[in-house]
Amino acid sequence: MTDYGSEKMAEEERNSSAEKLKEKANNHFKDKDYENAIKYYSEALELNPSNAIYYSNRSLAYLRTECYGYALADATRALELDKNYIKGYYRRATSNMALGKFKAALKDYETVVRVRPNDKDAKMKYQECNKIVKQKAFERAIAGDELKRSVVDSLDIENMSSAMVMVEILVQVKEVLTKLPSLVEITLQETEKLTICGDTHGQYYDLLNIFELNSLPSPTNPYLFNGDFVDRGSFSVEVILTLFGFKLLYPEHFHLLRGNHETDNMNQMYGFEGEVKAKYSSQMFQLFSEVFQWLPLAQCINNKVLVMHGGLFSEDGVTLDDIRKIDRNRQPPDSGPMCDLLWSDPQSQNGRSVSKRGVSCQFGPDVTERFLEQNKLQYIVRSHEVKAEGYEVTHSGKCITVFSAPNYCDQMGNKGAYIHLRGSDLKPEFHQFTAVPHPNVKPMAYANSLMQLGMM
Ligand SMILES: [Mn+2]
Repeated sequence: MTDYGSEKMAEEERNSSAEKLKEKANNHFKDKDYENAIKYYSEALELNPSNAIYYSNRSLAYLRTECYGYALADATRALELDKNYIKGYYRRATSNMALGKFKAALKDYETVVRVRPNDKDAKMKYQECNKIVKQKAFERAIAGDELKRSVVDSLDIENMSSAMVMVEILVQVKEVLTKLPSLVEITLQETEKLTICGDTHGQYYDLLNIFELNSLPSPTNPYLFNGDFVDRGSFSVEVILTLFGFKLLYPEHFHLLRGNHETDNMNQMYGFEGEVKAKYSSQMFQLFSEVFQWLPLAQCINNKVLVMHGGLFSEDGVTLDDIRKIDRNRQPPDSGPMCDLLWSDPQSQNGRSVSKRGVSCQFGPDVTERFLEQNKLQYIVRSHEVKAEGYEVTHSGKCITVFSAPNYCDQMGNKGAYIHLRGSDLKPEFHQFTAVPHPNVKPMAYANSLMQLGMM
């Protein structure tokens, strides 16, 4: 046999092995086991790196695991390999939508509509995306005229007949939050115990279950909820009202930190804006948005444990004082310490990498070590990532993740967890729990229709 012939056979063999791996990955995907799906698509791509479908399928798996940066890169690669691959345009558009890059998404929907002028679904997505782009442009135009107009200041409270309690709570919570620094510092006495919870994401019945298992908040049973209270779960209004109610009851013993989902871009895509509009009004959503901007960004316990939603920074040298000085009353910027606190994730290898999410960065154990040393801290607690056991201890015990939305989005099968911290030793003690049933309103029911389709 000629060299050419045997090379060709080897290639055919590789391609057929790759196809088998793809089938395996597809089956994991169907079972919602996205991690293994990604693993086998990646192996398939190692054998056959010129297959647009593999990239496109892996892109969808990344979308499901909220790795929008990777999803975008894979969709882009699929299109480089085959610019007529329609699914690739959809995937890239969805990734861009998730990242709040609506104009880029619109371009891809435009392409699909041009190639398939009779495709009704494509047309609908194009129109929906176009609507958002126009709405954003309109909002920017208004913002130019009336810089940071306060909804609280412009409410005609006496003439509002419904939703008064909600408004009252929000106005009062804003007052409480504005008095807090961007870095809240508390002291736990020897005998005191604090409960730290991670993401709750609109899973109201699971939140009630936490209070059932761990008792209601009180001055002797303090809590810290570490952001991402809203979006995805369809009971976000109930979650945030409950948390804000406790904040008013026990302002010194019930703590709330901002997550990347307490922001306008996320709320528009992932359901909270839609839910508030459906249950109240668009003005009520603006009021929420105004209050969210005052949520503190980090909390330090006994000068030893630092808690934030996302994680550490894109650059070394950030001090607690730098966090104190952050002017947080805004939508988070695309980079810098405020963005990092809300968005970054830890990684197992040293150094920093590009974020799988497409925002902020990933930081390694050496980064954590240096930060803790410089700021004389013992460890950090963060949330932001779903974990099978509800929590994860990494970076030699110096970076702890806690996530409190069990069976996230009704489909991840994960446990939830919360942490007990005692003033006496500050050792984290983990408690796990499983999901409880909820009324039949599915997660993402109020989300932007393009995201619902993106979730599929
Ligand atoms: Mn988050």
